[in-house]
Amino acid sequence: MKIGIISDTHLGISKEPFKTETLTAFKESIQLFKKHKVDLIIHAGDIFDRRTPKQEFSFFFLSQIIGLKVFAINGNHDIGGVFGRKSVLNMLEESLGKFDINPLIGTRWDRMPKTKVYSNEKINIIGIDYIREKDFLRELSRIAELIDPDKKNFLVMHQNLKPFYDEGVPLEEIKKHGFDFIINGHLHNPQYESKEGVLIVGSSSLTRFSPQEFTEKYVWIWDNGRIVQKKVPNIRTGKVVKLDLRGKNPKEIYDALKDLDTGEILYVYLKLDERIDLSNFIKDNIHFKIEVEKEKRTFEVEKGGMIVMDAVERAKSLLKDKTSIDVEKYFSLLEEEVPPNTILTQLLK
Ligand SMILES: [Mn+2]
Repeated sequence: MKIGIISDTHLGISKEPFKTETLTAFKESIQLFKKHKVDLIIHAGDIFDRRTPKQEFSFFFLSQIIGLKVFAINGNHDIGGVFGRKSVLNMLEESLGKFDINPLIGTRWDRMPKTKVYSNEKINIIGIDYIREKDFLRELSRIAELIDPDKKNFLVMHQNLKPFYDEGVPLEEIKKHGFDFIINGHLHNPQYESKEGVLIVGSSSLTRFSPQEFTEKYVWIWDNGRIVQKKVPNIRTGKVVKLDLRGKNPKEIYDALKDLDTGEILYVYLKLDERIDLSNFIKDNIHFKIEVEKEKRTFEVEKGGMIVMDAVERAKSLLKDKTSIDVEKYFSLLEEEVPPNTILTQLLK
């Protein structure tokens, strides 16, 4: 028996180059699973980038998996619950449940709606949608009766996990429940601990400009207990470039940046003496982090975006005279990484 494992596909992300990368990664990964004739696929959450993806992305998701068997859980990005709304995955499960062609497998467990189970003669998969880390162990202790001692028991989850992440659910505690294999999404950097029976699946492609995330992207195949790592084909990895251009005149700076764009996804650390117009060099696939010596400040610049520091300061000054604006909300949106200019147009309307 073979199981394809994938996670954090973030379909429907709006910003390029990640929009294209995520769609390509999903398509290629499913092709790869088909080529290896997997019996089923496990998706460990964050299928979609947001709770309400455009319809075209749920169609895209379905169009790829039709004819296959997919056991999927909700991640923190695509979980339901807001205003009582169901997640797109849960809506698809419900509506497709009436048809023979439903590719989504697993049954929701009444006693804990965030849990679903799928069993065949060999394996027993228990999936838990993303929940707050502090609630996880309590909920996990409630599912003991779902573990089947005669089968290989899989746990599929979407949490921050200690020791891979400081604030996470301690892996040691989870292991006490006796699962044969623990599959975790959420953390975008892949990692496999064969001794521990723990797989951090990782995202299937880059989803943001973050040097920490600029690793190779994998999907995995569980082949009767053996784990095989497969590079996601035809996607781009990120590259970090560091350039110290202090002491250079504008022409020299432009010359240094001229051949930078080779189509790769780049995170460029730039050191400059003072601000300079870089608009000609800003593209979808390039993110600049610029340290300006004279101002002792750092700017983040990307296409369609802004100089972050400036926007925040502008917002603060504008908000001072607008008592009707919910300042708390403004800063919580900032934390969700909504570009400050977008928030401002919304709030100041
Ligand atoms: Mn994710």
